[in-house]
Amino acid sequence: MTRAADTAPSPGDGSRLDLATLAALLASACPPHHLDLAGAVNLPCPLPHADRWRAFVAEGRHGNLDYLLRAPEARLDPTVRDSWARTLLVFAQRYTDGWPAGDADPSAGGPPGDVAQPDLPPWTARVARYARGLDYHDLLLGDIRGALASLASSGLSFRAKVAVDTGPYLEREYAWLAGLGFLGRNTCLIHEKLGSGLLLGVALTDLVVDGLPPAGTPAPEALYAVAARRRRAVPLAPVSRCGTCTRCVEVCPTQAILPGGGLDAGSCLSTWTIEHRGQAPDGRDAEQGGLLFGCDICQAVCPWNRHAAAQPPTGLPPLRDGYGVLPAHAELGLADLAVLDDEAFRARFRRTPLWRAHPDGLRHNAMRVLANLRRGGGGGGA
Ligand code: B12
Ligand code: SF4
Ligand code: SF4
Repeated sequence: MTRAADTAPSPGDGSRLDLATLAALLASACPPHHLDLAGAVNLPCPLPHADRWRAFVAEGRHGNLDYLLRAPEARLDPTVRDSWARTLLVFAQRYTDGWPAGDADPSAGGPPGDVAQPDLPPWTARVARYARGLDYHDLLLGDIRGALASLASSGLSFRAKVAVDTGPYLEREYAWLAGLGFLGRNTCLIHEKLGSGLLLGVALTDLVVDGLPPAGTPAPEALYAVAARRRRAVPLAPVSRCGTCTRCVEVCPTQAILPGGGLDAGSCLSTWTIEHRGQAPDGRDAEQGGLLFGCDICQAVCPWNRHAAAQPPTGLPPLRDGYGVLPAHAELGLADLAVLDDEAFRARFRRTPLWRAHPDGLRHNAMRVLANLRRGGGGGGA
């Protein structure tokens, strides 16, 4: 059984098990809870790309995302804060099966979806794919907790602390270490067959797992995967499989991606439209193009995502309920969003990712998109 998170066991109090047993347990716990990939990382674990994190902060590339500066030591080593932790379980859930070829119009800075999905309410096509339905934090946290309960009911005893964005964990780095995929130049975690339309979550546990790769060495495959990364097993997992491709760097409308991989978050449209509540830096309004909330351009152009959409692995289960477009979104047009009052915003968007923009943020974004459309940037179809 899982024990309450506020008990204070000594390190390594959780069950001890080998890799094959954990893989078998995850294989029965994940599918009922819509988890597509799962792996594990031994703690403490030196992070091979810790210097990228340090440079990100030192160069001010976190922009105004000050929450990223909290708990710096714990971010690089979770056992600083939670000395009982021995294994980090890492999970991924699909929210889209790749991006179809017509899904981005990078020359106009958006909008994703207008061409490929004429059936969507037009403003929804201007919303990043992860954000068109219900809030993924609620969905994925609930699913991870469900899977942990299932591990516990199989006889494992362990303490667990679960996070989806909400803790100081470099989730993509751990996902790579756990064998879930590689790190693209656009900084996304990419699975060779599923693409990067994956949301990540972690569970800090005191399980002791024998047979994991040495700390800091990436596993070549996940312990559970709805689809294998490649046809033949490889002994060592590559950190990146971008090769000579630089498409994401070239099409990013705000030049936010560094050529060697890495992001200037302060220049990313995702930051402006979500985190900054619709405030583009001075004089850069037009760069938002037709994007209303979030940005998928550096994923929509990625060959791994094109391939995932064109040739999904056979036998893939359907996407989890909740990631499709919310039917109620069709009741509004872009112009309605520009004047939506706070109460209506709260009633409509409370359990959705759009909540994070706040009412004024969504109104600003809608007004800017309308202005950009009038100026002729941002694609058609308001
Ligand atoms: C802050 C944040 C943002 C910021 C900054 C993003 C960034 N790239 O740093 C903003 C608001 C811009 C953002 C945007 C988006 N985000 Co965000 N975000 C986060 C958050 C909360 C923290 C990320 C962080 O710590 N960044 C700091 C940098 C230094 O860390 P990092 O990017 O993880 O990179 C580390 C390693 O992966 C490695 N590395 C990274 N890239 C590369 C490349 C190479 C070649 C190599 C060798 C190594 C390497 O070095 C770093 C140090 O360890 C995470 C959740 C979490 N706790 O991790 C979600 C998260 C990264 N976001 C996510 C998503 C879905 C998005 C968007 C797609 C949303 C959208 N459509 O608008 C965009 C994608 C933009 C992009 N290209 O990254 C997902 C990514 C899933 C995935 N498959 O990768 C996460 C994991 C949330 C989740 N729980 O699922 N996000
Ligand atoms: S999400 Fe958009 S703005 Fe941000 S790096 Fe990717 S393409 Fe650039
Ligand atoms: S678009 Fe190309 S460079 Fe960018 S992440 Fe995908 S494969 Fe890598």
